[in-house]
Amino acid sequence: KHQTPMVLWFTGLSGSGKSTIANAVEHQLLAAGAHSYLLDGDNMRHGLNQDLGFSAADREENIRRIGEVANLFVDAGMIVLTAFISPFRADREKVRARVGDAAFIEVFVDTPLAVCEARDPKGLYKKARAGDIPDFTGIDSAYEPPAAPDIHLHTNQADIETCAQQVVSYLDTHGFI
Ligand code: GGZ
Repeated sequence: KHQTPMVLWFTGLSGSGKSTIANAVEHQLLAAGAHSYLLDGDNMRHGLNQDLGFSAADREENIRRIGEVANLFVDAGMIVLTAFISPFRADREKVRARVGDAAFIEVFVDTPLAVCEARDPKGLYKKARAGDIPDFTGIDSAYEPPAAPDIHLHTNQADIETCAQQVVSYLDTHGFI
């Protein structure tokens, strides 16, 4: 089955559902005969980027390296999914310029801070509110939402499979798969 190499760049707050939705997209793509690879904190922050923390400078470098790796995968013909907060608009736009506009699809996982904080699956918001995690996104570090995302997922109004379906439909409609 034909597939056009590109990057599906998920962005959103901690606990917004980026990784969960990206995983569901991977499964739906596989079922449709398209192969993809997911870059996330597990394979990037624990490996190539293990020297980086969460200062603004380190986040910028984190996203730059992830962009370079994503670009290599695109060169190799892959559909790449990335699931990082990637809070700064300028850093995301640099990746878009690096990969090429036509191959960079920005997916905004739009979950309000209050919802992410209520979920708090790892207890990180609670710790951040208590002052135990400095520079936590949404608390004392900025999140700059995409001004014009290619795909806008309203996770409050749709479940995970429906959000994943919205992404796969976009790829189908635009001829990527
Ligand atoms: C935000 C943090 C922080 C701080 C640790 N701020 O819910 P999680 O745990 O699994 O996802 C968060 C993850 C964010 O890493 P990213 O590489 O996606 O961030 S960025 O794109 O901004 O570079 C959270 C955990 O790491 N975490 N400290 N201070 N999230």
